Parts: sequence; structure tokens; C-alpha cells
Amino acid sequence: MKHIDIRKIINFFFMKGDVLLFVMIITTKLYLFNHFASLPLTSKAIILSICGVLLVCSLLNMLDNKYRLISLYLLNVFFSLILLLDLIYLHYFEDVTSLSLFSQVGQLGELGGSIKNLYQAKYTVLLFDLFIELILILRFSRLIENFYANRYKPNIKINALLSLIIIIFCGAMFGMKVYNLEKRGEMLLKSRISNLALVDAFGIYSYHAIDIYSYLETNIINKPKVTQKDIASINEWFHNNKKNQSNNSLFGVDKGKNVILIQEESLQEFVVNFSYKGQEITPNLNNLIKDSAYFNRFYDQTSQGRTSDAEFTALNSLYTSPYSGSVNFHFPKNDFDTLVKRLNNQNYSSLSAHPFRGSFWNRAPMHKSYGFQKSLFEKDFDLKSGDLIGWGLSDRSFLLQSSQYLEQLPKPFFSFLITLTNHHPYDHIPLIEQELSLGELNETLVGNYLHSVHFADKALGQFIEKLKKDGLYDTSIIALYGDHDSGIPDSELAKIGLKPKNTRYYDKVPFLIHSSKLSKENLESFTSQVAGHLDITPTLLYLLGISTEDSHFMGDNLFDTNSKKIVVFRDNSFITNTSFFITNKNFDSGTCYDKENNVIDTMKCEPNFIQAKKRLEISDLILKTNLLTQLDNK
Ligand code: GP9
Ligand code: MN
Repeated sequence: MKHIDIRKIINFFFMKGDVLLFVMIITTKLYLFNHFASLPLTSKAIILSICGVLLVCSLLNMLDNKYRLISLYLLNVFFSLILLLDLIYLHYFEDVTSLSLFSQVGQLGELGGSIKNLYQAKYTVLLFDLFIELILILRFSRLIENFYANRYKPNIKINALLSLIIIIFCGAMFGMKVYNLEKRGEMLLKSRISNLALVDAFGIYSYHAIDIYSYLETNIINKPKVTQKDIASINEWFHNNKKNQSNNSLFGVDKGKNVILIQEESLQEFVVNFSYKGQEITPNLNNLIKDSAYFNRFYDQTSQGRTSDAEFTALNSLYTSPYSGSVNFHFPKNDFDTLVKRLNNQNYSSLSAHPFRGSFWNRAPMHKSYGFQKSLFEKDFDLKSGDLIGWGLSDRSFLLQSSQYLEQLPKPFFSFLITLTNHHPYDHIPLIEQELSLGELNETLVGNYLHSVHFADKALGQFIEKLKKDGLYDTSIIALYGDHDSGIPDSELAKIGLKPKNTRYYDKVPFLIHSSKLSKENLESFTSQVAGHLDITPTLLYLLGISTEDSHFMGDNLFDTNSKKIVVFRDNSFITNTSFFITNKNFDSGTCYDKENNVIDTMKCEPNFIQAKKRLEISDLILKTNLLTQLDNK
């Protein structure tokens, strides 16, 4: 066997001393970053972040010795600045930066002016070594040059092997982390819920790598080319679709009124007018419905983006993201045409409010893109005087505090209130607040849901009373809808006597519109139609007398009877007034039902399936290529 030269091995490691020192410095900075940002720090997240750094360093080994130190120094500057920028951004937006933000001047530009205020003296520790290193490099440049000149020249084979080992090790760590997360049901990579969740799981640098990849995937790799033919065919589709719309006496009945749009967390339709052991679950909602237009065949059109999808579909009247996960992360900087912008254009003031972090579902930048002049998140509410239940401020405190904001808004206003308390797994309501006597249902999932919905309903009742006191009840359109289904399995629903006849049987959420004008009308022919989240914007604009002729909303004004009405779901399932088609993507695997839920010949659903597919294709192309501004608006 060939003699092993120990000196060579020592020399090899000595040669890597600069890299080791660099990695130690960055590790320290990572600890400091997490400490300043008050983020939990797991060893896996640190290792995964360091992996990225090591990978970049291993490329450095290929460089000539002459450039080694300066490259390491520049990398240190680069990695330190990322941490610094993220800290500053976190301080202001409660989120870390992402590539989609850099791609447009918007939010970061806005930050420019306040960087001085957001910078904290302690952050300087992240830059401190850079100053010292720079002085040392300049002062001892000759010495350093000699030192590197006398080192071994980089050995390509050994360095390539080293890089391979790092890649295998890091890949395995990454894979294990993803596997463990998915085993726990957390599909963070496939369906991002917040950037911070990725930082928690993978570390800050790996998060940025994932973010860059996902940005490139959406904006370059998967971005289709749009031809003039595509544009013409989409224009034609919208043109034909509009031909069916007619005006009636309800157009503009609520012109100039304030709009209070409430999105209720996980509120399903089956609780409406439902009683258990003689107890009404939603007495306040039921009362409000008596005084409103109530659409009882209104379906949940959300997909993986859950609450954020409900916001998107309701305000944009487009279908959810064609990619897995929420529109909010794939297309936060698209040019949207929303209910918000349409009302802003009519001199409305606009406000959105939700008592949770603005970073969750990427809401802060997204609500800006929707056009909200002001958005309130957790930090804008008084958590000390309000009560905290489950995920945060209870609906009771949230709606009460929001009503104080509403009082101050210049009129007419549009406010979009997103509640939080009734969130899965619905076991947050304290015993003292549980008003229903549910007997054996107590502590079951469905029992907890009833308690939780009842609590949310009481909060709604108090809010309505407050609106009446503030003189807003009659001067506003109050619209309310559930964001998505509750995720309660059939076995639990059976405990309260519900037996779904197909997988989407209870996939309905309530949708009501209260306005003093509507309560006097007979609306049966409109409210008995099938409907969904995409119909909210066109319907409200219709009542407000704002034309949508120039829009590309894919939902319909529900105050118009439409024999061709179709509610399309992301997986290509759909419902019409007379049929229901359930599939998980293709036609052959689908089942066609008639209105009475009897299975009928699949071919009867084919024409509508083609129509549903076309709708999704159009919406997807609009999203993927940010097409709205290029379409005809006549
Ligand atoms: C949190 C809330 C919950 O902000 O919207 O979102 P969900 O888990 O229902 O999508
Ligand atoms: Mn939700």
C-alpha cells in the first residue's frame, strides 16, 4: 500500500482553515439572527443553512489561491447582508424577504425611507467582523499574498470529491427533513403557508434557496408564452360570456353604500338554521339571513391556499392557483382587477383586517396588490384588552375593535373583515364560553365545531348590534360568506345526523347579502341558483351600480338568472343548476349526478366538463402570464 503522507493531510485541512473560520463566523451570525428575530433555532435548520454556505465554498476551491480570501470575504458580506435585510424587513413586515419582492420595487422601495428607524444598533454585530477583516486584508495584503502563493494549488479531483460529499450529505439532510414534515402532514414545500414556516424548518439560507427556485419555477421555467391568438381567443370568450348578462331593477339599488364584507373562518352551510337538541347553533346568522338575500347553494371554490384562496376568489373573481399552494405566494405582484380597486375608483376608502400575522399566507403584500389602502394585522390590534382564543384575538374582540376602525373610515368605505376563532381543530373555546349543552357530543370534533361556530356566531351578533348603534347597519351592504369547508369527516357528521350523498354534498358555505333595499324583494329565483366564491365581486358591484362590462371577472352577478350557470372547482369538478360532476382531474374518472344526486350517464356532463376546463385554462393563463392588462376592456 502506498505510504500515506500525514503532512499532506494536515496541510489539506490547514488549507481549508479559511473556509472553516468563515463557516464558524456565519454559524455565529445565524445564531444571532435567530436570536434578534426571536425565531426558534433547531440544529437541523442551522445545518441545512450551513450546507448551502459550504456548497458555495466548495466551488471556491476550484478558484486560484489568489482569489480565495477575497471571494470568502465577499461571500461573508453577501451572507451577512441577507441576514441584515431580513431582520429589518421582519421588524417592519413581520416576514422575511422573498425574491418576488425584489422583482418589483414596491414593498422594498417603501421600506427605504424607514430603514434608518428600523435599524437597531445591535444588528451592527453582524457587520462588525467585516470591518476588522477589511482592515486586516488591506494592512497585511503582502503577507496574505505570500501565504496563499505558497499553498498547494487546488487539486480538482479532491475538491470535486469534497463537493460531492457535501452535496450527498446536504441532500440527505434536506430529504430527511422533508420526509419528516410530510409524515406529520406538513407539505411546506408543495404548499407554502408562510415564509417563516420555511425558515423555521429549513433555516434562513435554505429558505432563500427554496424561494428563489420557486420564483424561477413560476416566472421562468413554467411561464407559458402567450400568443396573439391566445389573447384573441380569451377576449372572444369574455365577449361571448357577457352577451348573456342582462340588467334588471336591482342594478345600483345600493349605490354609494358602505360595504362590510365578512369572511368567516371554516363556516359551513349545514350549521345555518340547524338545531341540536333544540338549540340553534347560529341564532344571529339565522336572524341576519331573515333580513338578507341568502344563497343556500353557494359552494366553496378554494383549493390548497385555504383562507387565502377564499380571499382571492372572492375579491378577484378568478380561479385559484394552477400550481400547488396559494396564489399569494406564486403571483403576489400580478396586476389584479379586484372589488377593492373598483371601489377605490369610486372614491371609496378601503380597509382589510385580520387578527393574525401579515406574513401568514403572504397577506401583507397580497392585500396591497388587491388595492387595500390600509390593512390591519395582529400587531394593529390591542391584544391586551381583548381576549385571546385559539390562534389569536377572539372574533368578539376582533370585530369589536374593527368596528372602532370602521367608525373612523372616510365614507363610503369598503371593509373586508376576516375572522379567525373558528379554526380547525375547533377545540379552543374555553369551557366558560361553551354555551351549548351537547351531552355526548362534548369533546368530539363535531361537538367542538358546534361550540366554536356558536361562539363565532355570538361575536357576529354583537358586531351587528354595534353596527346598528353606530348607524352603519342601514347605510351599508353587509355581505358574509364562509371561507371553506371545516374538514370534518363524514363519521363525525353522522353524529349530528348528517349523511352526505356525495363527496361534495356538504361543501357549501353560507353567503348572504344584507341591504335595506334587498330585504323587501322576492329574490327566490336568484338565491336558489348554484353559486360560489367567484360570484361575490360581480354580484356586489351590480348592487352598487358599478359596471363590470370592461372586467374579466369569471364569476357571475347572482342577481341575474342564468340557465348556463356553472360553478367550477379547481379539480375540474363542477356543479350547475341541474347536474353535478365530481372528478379528480380527468373526465373518465368522474361521476355525473342529476339534481337529486342520482348517478346518471357520464356523457351528460361532457359539454359542461369542456366548458369547466376552458374556464380554468383561461384563468390559469391570466395568472401565469399576468395577462389582465393586455386583454380588451370593452
Ligand atoms: C390564519 C387563518 C387561517 O391567518 O387565515 O388560515 P387557514 O388555515 O384556514 O387557511
Ligand atoms: Mn380558513
